[in-house]
Parts: sequence; structure tokens; C-alpha cells
Amino acid sequence: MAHPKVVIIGAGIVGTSLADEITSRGWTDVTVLEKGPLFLTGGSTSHAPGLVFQTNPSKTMTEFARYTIEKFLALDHPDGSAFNPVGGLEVATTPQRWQDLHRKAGWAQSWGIDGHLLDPAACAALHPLLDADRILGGFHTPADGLAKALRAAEAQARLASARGAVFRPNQEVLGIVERGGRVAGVETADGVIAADVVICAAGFWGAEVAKQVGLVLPLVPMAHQYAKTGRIAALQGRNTERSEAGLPILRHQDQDLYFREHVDRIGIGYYGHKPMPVDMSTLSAVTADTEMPSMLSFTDEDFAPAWHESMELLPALSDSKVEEGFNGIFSFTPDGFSIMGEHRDLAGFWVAEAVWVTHSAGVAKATAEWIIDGAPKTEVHECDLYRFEDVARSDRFILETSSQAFVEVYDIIHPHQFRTALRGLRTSPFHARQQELGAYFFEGGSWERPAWYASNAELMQRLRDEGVQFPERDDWSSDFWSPISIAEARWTRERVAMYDMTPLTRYEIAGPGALELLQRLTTNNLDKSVGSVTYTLLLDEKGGIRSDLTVARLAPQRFQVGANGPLDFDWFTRNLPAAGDTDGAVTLRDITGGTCCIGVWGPVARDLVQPLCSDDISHHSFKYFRALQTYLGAIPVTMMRVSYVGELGWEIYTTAEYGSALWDLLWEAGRAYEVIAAGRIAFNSLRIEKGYRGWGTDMTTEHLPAAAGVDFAVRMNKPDFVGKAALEQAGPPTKILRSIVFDSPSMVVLGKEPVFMRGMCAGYITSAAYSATIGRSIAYAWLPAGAGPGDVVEVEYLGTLYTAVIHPEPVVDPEMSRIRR
Ligand code: FAD
Ligand code: THG
Repeated sequence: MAHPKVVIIGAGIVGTSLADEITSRGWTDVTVLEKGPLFLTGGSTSHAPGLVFQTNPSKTMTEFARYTIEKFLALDHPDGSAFNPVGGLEVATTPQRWQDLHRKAGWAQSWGIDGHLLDPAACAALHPLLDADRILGGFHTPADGLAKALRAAEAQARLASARGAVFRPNQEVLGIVERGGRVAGVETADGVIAADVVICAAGFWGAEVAKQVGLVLPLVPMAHQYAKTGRIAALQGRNTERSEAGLPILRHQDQDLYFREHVDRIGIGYYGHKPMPVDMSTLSAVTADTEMPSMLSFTDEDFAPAWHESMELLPALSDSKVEEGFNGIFSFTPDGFSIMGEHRDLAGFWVAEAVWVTHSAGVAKATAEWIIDGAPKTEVHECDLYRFEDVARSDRFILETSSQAFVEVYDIIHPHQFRTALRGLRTSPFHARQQELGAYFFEGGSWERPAWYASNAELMQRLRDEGVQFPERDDWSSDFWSPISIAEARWTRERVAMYDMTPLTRYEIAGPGALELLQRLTTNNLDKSVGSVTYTLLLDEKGGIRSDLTVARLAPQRFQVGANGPLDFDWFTRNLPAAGDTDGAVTLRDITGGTCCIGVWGPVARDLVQPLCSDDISHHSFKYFRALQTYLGAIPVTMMRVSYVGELGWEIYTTAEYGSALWDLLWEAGRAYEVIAAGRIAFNSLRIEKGYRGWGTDMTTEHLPAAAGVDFAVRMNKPDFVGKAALEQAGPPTKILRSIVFDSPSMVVLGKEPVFMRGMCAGYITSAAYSATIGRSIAYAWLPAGAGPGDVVEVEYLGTLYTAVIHPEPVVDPEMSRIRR
């Protein structure tokens, strides 16, 4: 059979790498169309200084970078290597940065990157231009270095060409041809080129290309300054024209600077200037006088502070000056991640956008696997084209958040830090009441979510008087946190609390084909009585966990699904039966915004709620994991006896207009039981101690159900479902998600820290919390399958090792006696 015809738009580092990755998998009918010349196309790759620092808070991005280096090192080019492994050095000039480099050293360990913290003298020994007196230390990563982006592009294009790929310069794609919901080709000035698969790798032009097919790519072309000094005496004789550089690439993030050698000159990149978004409608006019359409003229005034700070750090620069520079354009996104995936409404149209040289080959490989094998081997949800909420696709949102991402690109970012711009976009009907109670709001998915309530400060005092401990924390882990959350968690276990569950993504899946769709897509058996609630998983073809859901059967053909976010909606949408299938017709509706939910949980939850409800909600009449449509007072509600915090109680849903009345009703009835409102931090600690996994953090598509400890939700005896075949083939897991308990109660890690066993890095933390119930700090960690309860581990947090023990799961209430009563 002939292979699908593939057209790639753009011959930058991404397009050329894609051509190589796709042809190497046997799809050799590949045409790469480039509007500029080859291979100095004029895109961002044409002038990329090519610094590759692998270590990233994201495991995925780190893996993309690692693969890129591995691949570039192996490429053949007549002019020499495509990668110069000079090493990477990041220096700290402030205590905060020095601490942050310790954290970064932790990620490097967690993701398997070789890296070491060095004192100032050792840094200066590696990079003699450094003024050791100015720095507190540095983080050295020997395998990082300089990509020769253009060479890498050419070398990969050559490999692809040898397998049959065709590269065509001066061929601008002017339009996309569609036929029957599928892409059929692209238009150029020379006519239509047929294609079964079109991949948009057009760099910062990508959003314009995608717009033609109704796709919003949340990226902003942004200018960034890069300058070169004149000859530096101290560099004389160090490098040859061929090698170009020998000193490590250098980052001075406290001043938004990075440096590399160009033989005997220094190149300086600067992120400290104001964000300079580029208006694409005027791009050709403003770049008319520059060398390339991705280059704007250098703006000296913006660079002045950079030059001053560069000389401070590298005094040897003072005998020179900035000789040349430009403001180069490349893409920024709202969350700093790339954008990958297939257009949902136009099969065959793919994007690989907002990709740094650093991650280029990794992104290309994952995209090729996705297109050819149906799923990428690397976990990519952070980069998924459909990860964005509706609100995040507005021009205003894209521009403001991407500009913020530019400003923060070298900032120290706390793992719990939330967006400050564009707040208040999504509020639940309880918002006013929460404000009255002094809620401290976090942002998540553009929702305002109470993290804790100032009103519970008194409760904290009361519990302290009763002997409850409120351990002190270090400054870093007490940011975006309050000890009030300990009181809230404790009170949930002792009495009762109300949690705003409105931001929990909810869908209604209904119609004659609804059950069949859910049976085919999820792992558990959903063919149960009306009123059943089931915990179930979405898997990909490889058996990896795409999501975990609760599914309530509210009518024979109507289900309410509790999900994890936009990616679930995307997955269901893609898998809906074909339009003409009337027998199997299914409607999928996101009902999150039109509804709201309060979780009422705690030992006295039933005492609080029963008097409001004419139905019997006793343990035997309204069983665990059942749903009931009823009334509380006059308010129509759907109650589900489900508890992510592991307590007796219900998620109580109603439509938005009843929301504030529902809150008031429960709050008034709750006075007699001393009900409190409790926030996300308490919620998170309770779910971790109860053993419940958070999708996206504790488990992802990288993990099979057994490894993540959720195989109880898989019915292998059920007829075929997505991922079943892969699970049948799977061997035993090599890594398992475990609960650990720390020795020290004041020691709370935040996530992604490395975990050691017998002195060797054995895994990493996913999520962590202080458990108010057992008065200890707890966490989940991915660890070798051979490790088990009782084994001692050490967790490195900001450079210090802390001892913990693997605990049997769940840490709290393994008998389920708190819930089933
Ligand atoms: P491009 O290289 O821009 O390629 C896209 C191609 O698509 C272009 O050649 C364009 O002509 C073509 N095209 C667009 N539209 C069409 C169309 N309609 N039809 C046909 N062809 C089309 N990254 C790092 O990893 N490390 C660094 O140190 C680094 N430093 C940087 C410094 C500066 C000053 C700048 C500007 C960027 C830097 N980057 C760095 C980022 C990096 O250069 C880019 O992210 C990367 O090169 C993007 O590659 P690409 O293939 O997606 O885009
Ligand atoms: N509520 C609802 N839907 C949800 C969540 C929720 N969907 C997304 C996410 N949270 C799903 N995660 C979980 C995890 C665990 C449980 C519920 C949702 C849970 N598990 C029980 C256990 O593991 O013991 C019951 C499992 C069973 O009986 O099969 O309660 O918070 N609506």
C-alpha cells in the first residue's frame, strides 16, 4: 500500500526534523514547503544562537531536550558537528537564585540529567571570564551545549531526502485544501499539492496558517534581543572558527541574561526588556530593511541595562562593546509549553509549534509517533493543542499571558504560584460568600478557587488549644500556603466542611449510543443501574492513563461525567460516533459552567444534610458510590455519594441559578454542626492521605493502571475498550507509585524532588502535603517496583536529604470506615 502523502509547512529546525523522523519510520512520501530559501530560510532557526539547557521543571521538556542532543550529536554534516557539548553553567548572584539552583539540581536528578552545584571558584575555573566575587555559586550540566541549528536542519533534511523526501524552497503555502472534513492538500502559487497529512511547522507564522483552518494557536511572536561584542582580548586564541566555542554556555538569570562564545566574541541574549509582541500584519513592513523576516532592528536603549550587567559579571567584556545586535522573533505561549497535536475538526492537519531548538527533535519524534502509531511514546499532555480552556483562546488572553510568560521566562517560579493577570474570569455562584469568609483565591483553569479561608483562623487557635500541632515550615514551602489549611483538613475529619467543587469539569453524555461510547472508551463496567456512580479510566491505545473519571448513570441513556479538564472533552469529541449514526447517536455537553457543586464532607455531614432532604439518605438507602436526584429544601439537586477527601458525604450539584441559595441553605443548616468552608490546600492533603491520585501530576499517559495503583478500575473481562489490548500485552510494572511518610513533620516538599534509595536516585516525588490526620508530611513518589512498604528513602529538598518511609496505602482509613457509614 502506498504511504500517506505528507506535506510539512516550514523548513526550520522543526520541519526538517519532522521530515527525518517521519521518513525514518517508513512514510517516505514527504514534501517540505518553505516560503524562503533553503536552509537559511529567514525563520527563527536561521539565527538561533542554539543554547541547549536540558533541565526543566517538566519531565517531558527535559526528555525532548535530551533526545535533541543525542540526535544532534549523531548527525553528520560536512562543516562539522551539529552539537558542541561545551556544558551549561547557570550562576546565582542572589540567595533566592542560589536556592532555586538547588531546586533545579533536584529536577536534573529526578529526570536523569548529570548536574552539579559548584562554588564560585569552581564556576570561575570552568568559565574564566566570570567574576567569582559576584556569584554565590553555579549549577553545571556537562552534557548541555550549543546546537548548530542550521547544520542540524540541513543534516536532518539530507537524511530525509535520501529516503525520498522533497524540499521545495520559495513555496509559500497560501491555503489549506479540505475535503469531507479531512485535509486534502495545500495551495501554493504553483497550484495545489495533494496531501493526506499536513503538518504546520511554520514557526511564529504558525498561528496565521492555522487560522485559515479555523484553529486558534495560542502563541505570540515576540521579539528578543541578541547582541555580539567585538573581539575580547581574554578569548584570543581559545577557539577556532570551526569549533567556535569551548566555554560552557552561561546563564545569569538574576539579570535575565545568557551568554555564549562566537570564537573570540561573546553573544549576549537578553530577556529583561519589555515584552515586544509583533503585529503580524505589519511584519513585512517592519522587517523590510533587516536581513531576515524574523529579525527586527536592534533597539540599543532596551539593551543598555544588559550591557552594564554583562560587564559586571564578565569584567573582561569592558575592553569591548556591543558591535552588532538584532531583535529576533520567536513564539511565546501562555504557559511556556509547545503546541502539538491534530486539528479535531480537520483530520490530517497537525501542528508542531512554539518549539525551541532545544526541544525540536524531541517534539518532532513524538509528533511522528503520534501521526504514525496513534500515540506518542513521550507523555505530551502539557503540550497538547487542546489543553486550553475556551477563555484561553481569546486574543486578549493569549497576548497578556504570553507577554507575562516572556517577563517571567527567567524568574524564580514557585510551583504553586498562580496567574495574577486576567483574574476573576470564572467564578462559582458561591464567590460572594467566599469573599465574605476571607477566602484566599488561587487561579486554576481561569477559575477563582479558595485555597483557604481567613475566617478559619479562629478555628486554628481553637485546635491548637486542643493540642493539634501546626508545624512551622521553611519559607519556600510556606509561600502560597497557610497553616489555616491544617485546621480546615482536621475539621473535615472531625466535624464537617463545605468545599466548592464547581471547577471540577463536568460533561453530560446522553443518547442511544451513550453507554456504548463510555463502555468503549473507559475501563470499568458502566452498564449498571440508574443511580450508579463508577470510578473509571480513559486509556490511550498504549494503555497509558489519559484521565480518571467518575461516571454517574442518571437515566438509562444519560450520564454525568466528572472529568479532569479540556483534554477529556477533546478525547470524547474525537471518539463520538459518526454523524449519520442515528441508532448510536450521542450528545456531549460540557455542563461545568451552567452548574455548580458543593462537597459536604465529614463525620456529621449526614446530620447536616438529612433534615433538608425528604428522601432517606441513610447509609443503607443511599449507598456509597450512588447518585440521587432529589431536593434540598426547595432546590433541585443531584447528590453523589463520592468523596475525594475520603469522608462521609456528598457532592451536591445544582444548576447555577440555585447556587447561592444552595450555599446559604447548607451554611445555615450547618451552623448547628459548626460547619466551615474549606479550601483547596486542605482538599489536596486529604486526597493524598486517602490514596487518591491526581491525574496529570501523580499519573499520566506515561503510566499503566497497575503501576499507578488504579487497576481496580479496570475490568479486563469487559468487551473491547481502548487500551485493553495493550494491557493484555503488558508485563509487570517496573515503577510503582507509592505513598511515603516523612520523619520530620515540618518538612514538606512541593513536587518533582528526587528520591534516593541506598544513595542512588531511584525516583521522584509527584505531589506532597502535610497530613493533618496523622500529623506527618506525606507524598507520592514513583519508585522501582522492588521497593515496598517499610523501605527507607531519602528525598532531596533544596539540597538537603530528608528521610521518609514507604507506607502501606492508603495512609488514612484503609478500612474505608470513615466513608462507609
Ligand atoms: P522557524 O525556524 O521560524 O521555521 C519556520 C519556517 O516556516 C520558516 O522558515 C518560515 O519561512 C516557514 N514558513 C512560515 N510560513 C510559511 C508558509 N505559509 N509556507 C511555507 N513556509 C512557511 N532556542 C533555543 O533552543 N536556544 C536558544 O538559545 C535560542 N535562542 C534564540 C535567540 C533568538 C534571538 C531567537 C529569536 C530565538 C531563539 N531561540 C532559541 C528559539 C528558536 O530559534 C526557535 O524556537 C526555533 O528556531 C523555531 O523553529 P521552527 O522550525 O519552529 O521555526
Ligand atoms: N469527583 C467527581 N469526579 C471526579 C473527581 C471527583 N473526576 C476526576 C477526579 N476527581 C477523579 N478522581 C477520583 C479518584 C478517586 C475517587 C473518586 C475520583 C474515589 N475512589 C474510591 C477509591 O478509590 O476507594 C472509590 C473507587 C471505587 O469504588 O471504584 O472516590 O473528585 N465527581
